[in-house]
Amino acid sequence: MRITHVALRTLDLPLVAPFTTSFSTQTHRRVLVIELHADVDGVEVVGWGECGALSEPVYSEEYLAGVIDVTTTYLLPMLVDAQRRAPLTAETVAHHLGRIVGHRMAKAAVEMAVLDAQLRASGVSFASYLGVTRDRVPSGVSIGIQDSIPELLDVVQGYLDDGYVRLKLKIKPGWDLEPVRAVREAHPDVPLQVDANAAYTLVDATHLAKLDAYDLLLIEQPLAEDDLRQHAELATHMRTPLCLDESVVSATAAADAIALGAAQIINIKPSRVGGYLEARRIHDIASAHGIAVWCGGMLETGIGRAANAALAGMPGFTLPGDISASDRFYAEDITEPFVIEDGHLAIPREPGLARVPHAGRLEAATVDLVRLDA
Ligand code: OSB
Ligand code: MG
Repeated sequence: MRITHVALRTLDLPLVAPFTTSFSTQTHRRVLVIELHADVDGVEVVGWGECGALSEPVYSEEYLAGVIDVTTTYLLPMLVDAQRRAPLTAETVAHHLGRIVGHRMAKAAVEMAVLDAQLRASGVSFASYLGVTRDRVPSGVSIGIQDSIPELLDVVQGYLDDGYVRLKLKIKPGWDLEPVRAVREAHPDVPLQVDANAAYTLVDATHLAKLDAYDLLLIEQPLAEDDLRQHAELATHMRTPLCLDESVVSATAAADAIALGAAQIINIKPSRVGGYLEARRIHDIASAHGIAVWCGGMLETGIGRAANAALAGMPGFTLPGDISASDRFYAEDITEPFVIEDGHLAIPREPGLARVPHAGRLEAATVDLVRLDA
């Protein structure tokens, strides 16, 4: 394919309720959506990409304005240059962008748009491209830090009523043992896990080990992103399986974490690791080591949610992901919404990454627009 022009849209989407983690409270999702127009054998195709970066560099070092800058200044011009020598494919995007250090979420969004265009042009769904044979994935929900335990129990009951098959509670120092105990006492059998978003240090090992009493599926990223060795040490102090999110930025990082004993489970977020193709490699490495994986989320619109649902259909995804229905975050998604049915989301089978934004809703949500011609 040959890229002809690209629109980078910043959307502002109100959340149905504030989402609080150890690093921020969000009431709106500001998200970058890439609309990439390409020529494939004389036919114009459009590919859609969504960037996982938040508006501030608080989950990872990337942030929305930085993503737009690196994408317009470096990533897209590099692909335009590369396509002068040979037709562009999704599988070569990472190679062409390899000279740029880091900026994985930006690279992931660009690769995603190219992949979507490529699959659409050939009429292939992302699920078939990945060899996925399942037709649905179990749906888990990530529950933000609440103001009180009674409010938390109300929120939990609401999600259980919706049918979610697994709960993930965000924790931080001062909001950990009490909320976990309350939810476990109210729901003795519910599959339950926690996510600390790097809010602890190894000094907290004895405290964190008290979570072992609550029969958790896992504890996600208790320590800092670059504390692989300390995660391995913490794993020897707790029975609850250790899962990494922030630390696993690539297949190499996944291999290191597994070899060090720093991860018994891996949360795969395609945006964090530089794209769906690297995400698949991490799935493959983890499966070869007997390490379970599950698909994480970044409050995706229907564009990213569709792709995540397909990825999570791969056989190594043996734990429910943070792949909730669209209405868990958005009263109105920019695409046809994903709905939860019997605790599951259907894996889409339309060509490409499957969901395209509704033009009117996209326009209404756009707060910034940058156009680039190849
Ligand atoms: O750590 O998994 C995380 C959202 C933003 C940043 C980090 C995380 C999250 C979530 C949301 O937990 C999960 C979802 O999109 O459903
Ligand atoms: Mg996490």
